[in-house]
Amino acid sequence: MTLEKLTLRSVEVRAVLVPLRRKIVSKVGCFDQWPMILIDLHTEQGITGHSYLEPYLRQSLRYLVPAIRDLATARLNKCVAPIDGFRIDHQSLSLVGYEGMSLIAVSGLDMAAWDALAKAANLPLAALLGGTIGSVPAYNSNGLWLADVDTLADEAEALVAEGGFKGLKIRLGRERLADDLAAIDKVRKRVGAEIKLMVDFNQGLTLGQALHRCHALDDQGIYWFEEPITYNNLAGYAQLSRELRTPVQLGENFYGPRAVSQAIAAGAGDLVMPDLMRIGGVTGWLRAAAIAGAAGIEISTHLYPEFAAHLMRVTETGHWLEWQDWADPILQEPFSLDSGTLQIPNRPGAGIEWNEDAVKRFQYQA
Ligand code: SMN
Ligand code: MG
Repeated sequence: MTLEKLTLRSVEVRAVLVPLRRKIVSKVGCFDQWPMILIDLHTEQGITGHSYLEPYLRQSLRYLVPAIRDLATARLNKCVAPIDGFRIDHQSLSLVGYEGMSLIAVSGLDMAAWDALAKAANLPLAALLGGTIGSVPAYNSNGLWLADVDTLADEAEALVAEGGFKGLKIRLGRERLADDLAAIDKVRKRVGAEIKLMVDFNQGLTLGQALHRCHALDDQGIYWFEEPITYNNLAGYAQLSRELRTPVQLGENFYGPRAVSQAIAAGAGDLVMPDLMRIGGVTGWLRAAAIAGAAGIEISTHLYPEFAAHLMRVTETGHWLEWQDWADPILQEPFSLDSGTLQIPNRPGAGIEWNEDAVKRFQYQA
C-alpha cells in the first residue's frame, strides 16, 4: 500500500466518562469523572486512526461530538493527509473562527489522521516524524490538587513512587499565602529537595494578587510558576516574567501555533506548554515547536501524554512531559513509566488502542 492510497471511509466519534483515581480540585473546576471523546478514522484500506480529546466539561460533549462529526464529513472519501486536512478545515471554519471548539475539533481529527498515517507506514509516530522511540522525561501531575494541605505529603510520596518521578506539580492559589507556603513546605519535606516542584495557579489570580503571591513565593526554589493569571493577558505575563526570578510558564490555553509566536514576541512567559487539543493536534504542535525552538524557548506538553511523548522526541527545545494517567482506564495497553520517564512502546502509530469493554462500561450519551 502507498500512503497516498489511505482514504477515509467513515468516522466514529464516541463519548465516555472515565472515573479519576484522584479527584481534580482546581481553580478551573472540580471533577471526579473525566469526559473524553474517542475519535476513530476508518480507512478503505482497513487501517483505523485513533485519538482522544479531554474537553473538561461533560456538557461540552453535546456540542463537540456533532462538531467533530460535521467537520469529518468533509474529509470522507479523501486521502488521509493531516496537513492538507488542517488547511482545508481551517478554510471551512474561517467564518466561525479558528479558536475554541473549532480548533478542538480540528485537533482531534488531526491527531487521529497522523495515527492512521503512521500505522499505514508501519512506524511509531515519532519514527514517521523522523525521530526515534525511547524514553521521555516526565513529571507527575496526577494529584496535589487544592486539597487539605495535611493530605499533601502522603500524596506527594505516593506520586513520586508511581514512576520514580523527579518532578511533581502542585496546585496553588489558596486564599491565604500561609497555606500555599505550607503546601510547598509539606511536600518538599516529604519528597526531598531533589524533586522539582512545578506550581500551577490555573489562572486563579488577578495581576495584583499574582504580583503579591508570586513575589512572596519567589525564593522557594519553585521550578516554574504556571498560569498565575488569565491566559491571554500577555502584558501581565510579560510583567511577571520581567519581575520574577522563577520562570513563568503558560500556554495550555493557547489556540493555534500563532498564539505561541505572539506570546514570545510579547515577552509573555519564560516557558511554554501547549495542549494538543487547542494548539492544533500534531500539525499544530510541530508548528508551535518550531516557533519555540527558533526563539530558544523550552516547550513542555499539557495532557495527552501518549501523543505528546512521540512529539517530544522530535522537538528541538523539548522540556518536560506532563504525565497523567487519565486515559489509562480505556486503553488496551497503557504506556509504562521508568525512572521518571515515559516509555514509548514499539507499536505503529501513537500506540493507543481502545479497551472496548471499558469503553462500553464508561460510554456516555452526550
Ligand atoms: C489542569 C489540567 C486539567 C484539569 C485541571 C487542571 C492543569 C494542568 O492546568 O496543567 O495540569
Ligand atoms: Mg496547568
